[in-house]
Amino acid sequence: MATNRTFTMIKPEAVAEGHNGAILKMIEEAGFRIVAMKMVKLTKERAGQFYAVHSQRPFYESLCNYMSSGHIVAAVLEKDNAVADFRKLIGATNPAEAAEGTIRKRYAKSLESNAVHGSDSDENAEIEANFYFSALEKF
Ligand code: 3AN
Repeated sequence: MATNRTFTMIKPEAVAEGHNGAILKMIEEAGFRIVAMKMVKLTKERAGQFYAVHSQRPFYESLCNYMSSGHIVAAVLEKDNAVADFRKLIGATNPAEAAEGTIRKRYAKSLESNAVHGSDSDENAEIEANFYFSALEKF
């Protein structure tokens, strides 16, 4: 069953380049409501925990360095069919393959520095939101 929540991060290069406002505007104009939001800087260890599922991939070390290189904005978003609709809004993981009008097409630099994260399932959306926010912060 489709959930009504997903989780996102605006990644370090997009934050550093001052795209928070533009990206959040695209998110809100696409019909998502921001339920919780915070700006934080991850340690490398904490980034590693978030991306533990990728720990055996060749890009893991680089991804952890990148994700701890600057501030990120973490947010919980609400909308009908949130996970699938948000994946559509952000576009393909590789910005070279991202469709026109998507966040990654507009703001991603590369496969690794791809501007935003979006949960890939209802289950992961819940796990990822809980990584950053307590139950009280999400309501
Ligand atoms: P998505 O973020 O689209 O769900 P995942 O979960 O496959 O993509 O990958 C998580 C993150 O790891 C990506 N957002 C990207 O920053 C990085 N990444 C994925 N694949 C590669 C790759 N082949 N080379 C470098 N970085 C990658």
